[in-house]
Amino acid sequence: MSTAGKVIKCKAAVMWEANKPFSIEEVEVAPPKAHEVRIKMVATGICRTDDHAVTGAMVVRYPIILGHEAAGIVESVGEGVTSVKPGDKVIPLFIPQCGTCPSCLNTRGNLCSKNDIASASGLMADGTSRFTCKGKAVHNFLGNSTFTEYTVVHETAVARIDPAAPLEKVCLIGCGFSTGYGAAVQTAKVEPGSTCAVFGLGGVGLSVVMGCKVAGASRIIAVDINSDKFAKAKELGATDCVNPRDFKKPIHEVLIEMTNHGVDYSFEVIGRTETMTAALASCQCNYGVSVIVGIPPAAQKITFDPMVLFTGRTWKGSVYGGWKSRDSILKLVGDYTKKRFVLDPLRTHTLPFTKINEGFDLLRTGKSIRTVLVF
Ligand code: COD
Ligand code: ZN
Repeated sequence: MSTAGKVIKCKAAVMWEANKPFSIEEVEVAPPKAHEVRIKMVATGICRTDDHAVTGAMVVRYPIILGHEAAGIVESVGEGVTSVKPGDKVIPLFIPQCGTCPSCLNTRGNLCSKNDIASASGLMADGTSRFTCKGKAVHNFLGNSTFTEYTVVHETAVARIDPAAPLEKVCLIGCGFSTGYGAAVQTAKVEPGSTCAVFGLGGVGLSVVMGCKVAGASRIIAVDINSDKFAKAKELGATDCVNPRDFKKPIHEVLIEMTNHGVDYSFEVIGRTETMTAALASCQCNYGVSVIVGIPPAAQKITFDPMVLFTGRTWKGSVYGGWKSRDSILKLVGDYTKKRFVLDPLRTHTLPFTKINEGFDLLRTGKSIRTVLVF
């Protein structure tokens, strides 16, 4: 029996307030309105950004259904939707691509102005939510919400993918992998033979390492305070691994000594102001490029000596790896099926969706790179 046009009752992990465990609830998911798409979720990764929304480090409105790194199958579409149809395999996009805003129209831009990262409204474009639970409206997360059996997203925030793609693997292209890999190949445009340093070896940092390797970097220095992360970093292409806690001097001095003059490209993939300035200071003083990938902690500021930039360094940010979301997903999934990169080493754990709290414990204790929840 078709569910199109009807409210669907299903299970979702609701976060009623900050710093509480997820609560598996029965929710009602309204049918998609015009230009919206309802998706049956198949797999979703757990990203550190979801945890930032749990702890309040990232401001969101509760109650909320988190999750933004997923893959699923279109269940039904609202009026006027032409780019996807029921049955299509898709990846929801936490940065939409409206095609008409300044960032979408500029070849160098990718942060579509319809994104809900800073505004954090938690609502669809018409100012309402498609989720209710126990009579209350529940907010969405970054226009996505994937910790639920069904979700509704705007048509500009969904990309159709190759029907042969394994959803429990390519869901990582929805955030972690693309964010890191793109920071290297798309934002920094790492050149063959160059020297790179990657600060932070979570799922995103390891994807930066993969990007540096694919771009032909000859030296990739992986930096983390947890030495347990080094084996995997080496497996994916790191040539050197450095734990700042093994040294008395600041890490940027260590890296400058190791490379004689500083690295060509450095990447901050942790989200801390101290490591952002350390990564900047680690790159070559005249032509070095430093990319901030980690989300800056809310309300914190950086003070630094402007001489660091005056000499010629470039300091950049990268959101979703600089990829224009809808245009790039198809290509990235295609590159994965052509074996241009791997995703398996990032997925350390797979759990049924209802064990979501266990998945977050694995992230918080540093035991997982990526846990994928399957429905
Ligand atoms: N020095 C070196 N390494 C450190 C330090 C430090 N002072 N502190 C922590 N680390 C290491 C940790 O040991 C860990 O290995 C790593 O840094 C961080 O990894 P994870 O697993 O916590 O995080 P990831 O890789 O899943 O994601 C981290 C980001 C900061 C990139 C992520 O949270 C983020 O901000 N993403 C980008 C922003 C964005 O686009 N957000 C929207 C959707 S993600
Ligand atoms: Zn993410």
